[in-house]
Amino acid sequence: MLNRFSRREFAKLFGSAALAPSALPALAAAAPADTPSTAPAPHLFPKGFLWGSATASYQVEGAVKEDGRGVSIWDTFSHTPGKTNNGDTGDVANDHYHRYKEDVQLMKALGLKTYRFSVAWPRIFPNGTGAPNPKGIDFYSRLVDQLLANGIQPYCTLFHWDLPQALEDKGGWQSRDTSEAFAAYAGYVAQHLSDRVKHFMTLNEMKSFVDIGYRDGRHAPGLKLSVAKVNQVRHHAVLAHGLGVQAIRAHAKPGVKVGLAENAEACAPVIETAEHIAAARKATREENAGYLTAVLEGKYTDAYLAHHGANAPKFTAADMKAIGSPIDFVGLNNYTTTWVRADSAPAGYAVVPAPASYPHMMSPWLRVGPQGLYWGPKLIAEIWGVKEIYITENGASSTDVLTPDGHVYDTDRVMYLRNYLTQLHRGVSEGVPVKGYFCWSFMDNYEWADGYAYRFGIHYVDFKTQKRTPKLSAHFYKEVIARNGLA
Ligand code: GBH
Repeated sequence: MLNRFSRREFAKLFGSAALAPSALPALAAAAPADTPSTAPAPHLFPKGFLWGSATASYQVEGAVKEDGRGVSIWDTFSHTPGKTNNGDTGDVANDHYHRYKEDVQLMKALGLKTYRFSVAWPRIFPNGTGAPNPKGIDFYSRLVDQLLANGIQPYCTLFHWDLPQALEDKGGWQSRDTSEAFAAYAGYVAQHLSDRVKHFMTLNEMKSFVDIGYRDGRHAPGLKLSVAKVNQVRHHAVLAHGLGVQAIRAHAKPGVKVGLAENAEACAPVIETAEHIAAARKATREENAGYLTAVLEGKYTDAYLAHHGANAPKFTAADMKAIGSPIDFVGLNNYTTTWVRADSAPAGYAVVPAPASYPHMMSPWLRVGPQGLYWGPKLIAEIWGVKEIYITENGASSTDVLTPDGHVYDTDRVMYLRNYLTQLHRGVSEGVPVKGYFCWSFMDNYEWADGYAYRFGIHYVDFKTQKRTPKLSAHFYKEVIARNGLA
């Protein structure tokens, strides 16, 4: 208006009160789009938001017999006939162990601010415990130097499922000795890397490796244990996390932050009404009772213990104290949403199963639910007062075809990422304390029992030549990083 009328004309039409200072902001806001504005664009993330990408040791490194690395349960499992799609193993994977310098250059080209990698325990302690292998830590030390020299902050996960086989032979996660061995290993890595690595995550997705590895038998070590035994394995996993936190604090340089990366159920209300939102809040606590809730409260919920009855885990008060050791941040791996509705059952909520027609990406489990990136971190921050959250994984599998002229037009993955980031932005702009986001994955890699056919990367990998090609999603993500938001 003020652009088209003189002040006098304007005052004549609308009265001089319309020109009072208090009326000006609203008028100014109505200025045409080409008028320069100092207000931040609505789609931007806070300054300093940490844009990252993630991988994991066994999925990308290869070099399984090099420099003194011991055998992991994934070597054993993937070499057991019939266990993985096409018999695929991580023997070579992305050959990242030899190509990490080139990979870091690709990260730099993308504009990554941070990179999340995991350390292979059997490189550091080939037998799980005992004498460390200096060549093991040396690889990660060189990787960290390379990242820092290129302006990329290292975020280090200590356990992303490649347990030393020697420990599995002694009971693996069924034995509490493994929790103690993990703490010793975590402390050692922290001691050697914390002069340069400022963020450590203890375990990646306890829920996945416990349930799929020890209950369903579809991941290493391929066991199908009884409910009581699985619950004990779960307890040893959260105990390892807690003891690991203490060991890292004891051995790391001051100022180092410790957390975990858990695929907590991101419970979202089926409709955003007060009753369904209240149900989603209850579900967040109970659906995560064996993992995140135990870690953040230092106890198992009454409903969890009652539900398992005689099968409940055996634990001591000291265990629970360790499990509840204060952490500095929570990492959330998020791919799907758990839809929750209010219910008259004592729990006060019900999880709504996915209809048969529910959209998913290439992986049947990957049901698309962008709202999880809003409600997940929001409810977790509200319930437990968490002040620092990272989305430590988010991404999708796609059928990914490389065109003869060298492009991968993964428009479905771009759509997926855009929708999830829109929901993340919604939360962050309301003050949900998410400080960074790691896209899974930086490049196609060994997708566990699904082998190499299931591609999650934003870089395409030709596993015969090891050539990496940025997909359309990498170009999209590069724009997001450069703008610090969605355009
Ligand atoms: C993450 O898990 C992992 O941290 C990462 O290593 C992995 O590459 C990535 O996601 C993509 O899968 O075979 O039907 O039992 C995400 C949670 C848990 C999803 C295990 C797949 C197996 C489904 N995952 N789940 S099934």
